[in-house]
Amino acid sequence: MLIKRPADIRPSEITPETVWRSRRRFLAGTAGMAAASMLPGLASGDAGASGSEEGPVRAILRHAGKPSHRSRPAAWHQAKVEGAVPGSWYADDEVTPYDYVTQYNNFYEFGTGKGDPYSNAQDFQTDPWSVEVAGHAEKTGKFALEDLIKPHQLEERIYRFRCVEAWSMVVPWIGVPLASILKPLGPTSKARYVRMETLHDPRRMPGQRGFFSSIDWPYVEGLRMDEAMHDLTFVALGVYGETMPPQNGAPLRLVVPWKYGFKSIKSIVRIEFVERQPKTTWELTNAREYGFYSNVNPEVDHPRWSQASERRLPSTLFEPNRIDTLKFNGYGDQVASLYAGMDLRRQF
Ligand SMILES: Nc1nc2c(c(=O)[nH]1)N[C@H]1C(S)=C(S)[C@@H](COP(=O)(O)O)O[C@H]1N2
Ligand SMILES: [Mo]
Repeated sequence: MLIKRPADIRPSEITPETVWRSRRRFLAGTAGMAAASMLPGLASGDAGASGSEEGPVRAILRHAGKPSHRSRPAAWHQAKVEGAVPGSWYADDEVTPYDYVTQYNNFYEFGTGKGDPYSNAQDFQTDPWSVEVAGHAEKTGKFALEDLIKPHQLEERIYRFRCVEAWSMVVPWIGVPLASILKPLGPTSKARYVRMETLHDPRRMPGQRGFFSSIDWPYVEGLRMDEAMHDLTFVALGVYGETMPPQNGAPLRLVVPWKYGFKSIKSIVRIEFVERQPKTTWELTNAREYGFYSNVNPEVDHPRWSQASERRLPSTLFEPNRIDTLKFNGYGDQVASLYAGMDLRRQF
């Protein structure tokens, strides 16, 4: 693995010099490193840890080695990602190495082990891809992904990413605010929530076959309209300067940095504007443990583990890199007002 990164300018540090920081760690095989822990009865475990990189960044953070997967994206998709520019949101943390981002995944459609999506999604074809738009909007119907994305300049954003299983990463995504895609569709006043679905195709997604049936496919997620339209809410089509690897949710996936990772639905094929709060996959699977809002909150524990801290990948037995979890994953200044007056213990 080799990551090239141009020099960053740090605005307000003790040393006003250009800082180049890159902590590199190598991954000694992520497959089998951890079992899924969102489902009861399965052990949790992983690697975890990080560092930090800051500043207005002058160029996109690019992975410069072999891609993590075999399947190739559409040419237009490749060109769009290559034309991305540095964006407006940069987490003040060291970016997690590419091999962790692309080999330590949750994507149950490709298996429940952390290394399964990397192994099983290698050849997942995402071209052509269309997204069905339905519900309370002026423009509905089936759209080629290219037509939804074409009008927009893609940008890079480096976000903290916190899984409900208490590990976290810092990921350089490339994409577009969800609002930029939703607004032109003309949601009406009846559109109070957005509901999204992942592809359901057991022939292409081995995790949907057989009897791993705790989950009722397709994977469904949703946001309240004001959450969906918030500037931080992002649709990612790439990561580390390259098109989105299948295991990370190619060709497009949601990223909601102040919520637990499971809200960030992958490989989206359907967007529906709805009036009532949609039922989401993890709520349907276990409503006692997973709620609709799922805002990162160190004060509200998961019934089976604490949420007060997290293991920032890469983390090892000897260097667990455990850090305090921040309310709203550190994005409280931006999003806390969305939840004014709500009891976040009850509406978790
Ligand atoms: N369709 C789908 N989307 C999904 C999941 C999944 O299993 N299926 N897992 C979620 C969970 S629990 C997490 S933590 C993130 C993981 O994203 P990453 O693998 O890119 O880090 O994807 C989320 N989106
Ligand atoms: Mo997660």
